[in-house]
Amino acid sequence: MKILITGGAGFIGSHLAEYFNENYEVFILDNLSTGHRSNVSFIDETHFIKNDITNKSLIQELINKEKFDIIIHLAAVVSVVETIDNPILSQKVNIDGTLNLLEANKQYNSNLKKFIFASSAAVYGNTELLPQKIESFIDPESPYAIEKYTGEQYTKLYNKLYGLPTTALRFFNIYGPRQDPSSPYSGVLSIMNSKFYHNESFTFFGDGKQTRDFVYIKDLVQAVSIVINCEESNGKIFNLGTGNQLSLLQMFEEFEKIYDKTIDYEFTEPRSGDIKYSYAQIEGLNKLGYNPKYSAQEGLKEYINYTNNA
Ligand code: NAD
Ligand code: UD2
Repeated sequence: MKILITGGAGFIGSHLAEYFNENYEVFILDNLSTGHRSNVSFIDETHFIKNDITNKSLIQELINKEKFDIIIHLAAVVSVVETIDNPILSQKVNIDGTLNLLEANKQYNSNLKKFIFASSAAVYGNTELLPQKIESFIDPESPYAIEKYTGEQYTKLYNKLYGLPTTALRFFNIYGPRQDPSSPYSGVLSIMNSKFYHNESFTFFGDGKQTRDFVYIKDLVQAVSIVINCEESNGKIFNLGTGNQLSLLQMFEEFEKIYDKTIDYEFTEPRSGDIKYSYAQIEGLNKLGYNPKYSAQEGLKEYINYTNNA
């Protein structure tokens, strides 16, 4: 069975590649704009295509040649700030790139058994209705959120119009090894971890009481592996969270316990447009057999252990 992971050299993609490499022939398509070849050194050169999802003819040729059984589409402009600064470029990647893949599969790949699209909790915007449900009001607050919403809707539509076996997953706040902490807009737990590791000061934007549904990467891998084998999920959209919310202050305390030390911290103004509370209703994936296994303590322990031994 052949599986293509677009964006496979990034944080999430590299974990999926590692997992599926056991039983599948894994191919990665990645332009290495934010990902790293070293994240997937176990993939040989014949299975690593350094290219761009906006390259329509390359995508057509690749899909026509390999006729993948499974496609996990993660490649995207992932930085919200970058999409605000350059919506024309990000739309080209996040919407046109997604359409390139869907169209090529429609035309050349009757062998396709599953196409997964990585959407985001960002589509909900700053809702006060919690937990966020699939049928909740959609209120995108950035080009990124609009592009993710468009991508998932196209993914769904290609099932309805052409019978493509597609599923979109709205990822909540994913964390784990290989998440890059280098930008101020990187995932907050990767930043916190880096600050603890280097004994530097952490800045809470706001009072630290904001909550998120933090998902350990291995629970995401579990969810994807269930969806891949589930025809019932075709044409549907699911939240991928844990169903629980934890505040930044609570997470900071967990870091203190695991590192057995503390670091300096300060509070500054909340980020403009920041979401206060967020957590997912995960009934949909639960019904398919998904059951998140990692509590914050367990996930952080494994993550920190990895960082300290890397
Ligand atoms: P990442 O930056 O580590 O991975 C993205 C990968 O896509 C990188 O390897 C990058 O080089 C590649 N890429 C970017 N543009 C490309 C292009 N035009 N052509 C080919 N490759 C390209 O980010 P991640 O956190 O692993 O995110 C993976 C996916 O999950 C993204 O679609 C992101 O929007 C989505 N997502 C992530 C989170 C999270 O918490 N990390 C939350 C919601 C959604
Ligand atoms: C997530 C996504 C973003 C977009 C958004 C939509 C990540 C990394 N970001 O943003 O792409 O989908 O959801 O809702 O997945 N914070 C601090 N100190 C820091 C860094 C962050 O206090 O040094 C706060 C930040 O202000 C926010 C919280 O931590 O309140 C989480 O920040 P984040 O950037 O990890 O994730 P989020 O949910 O804002």
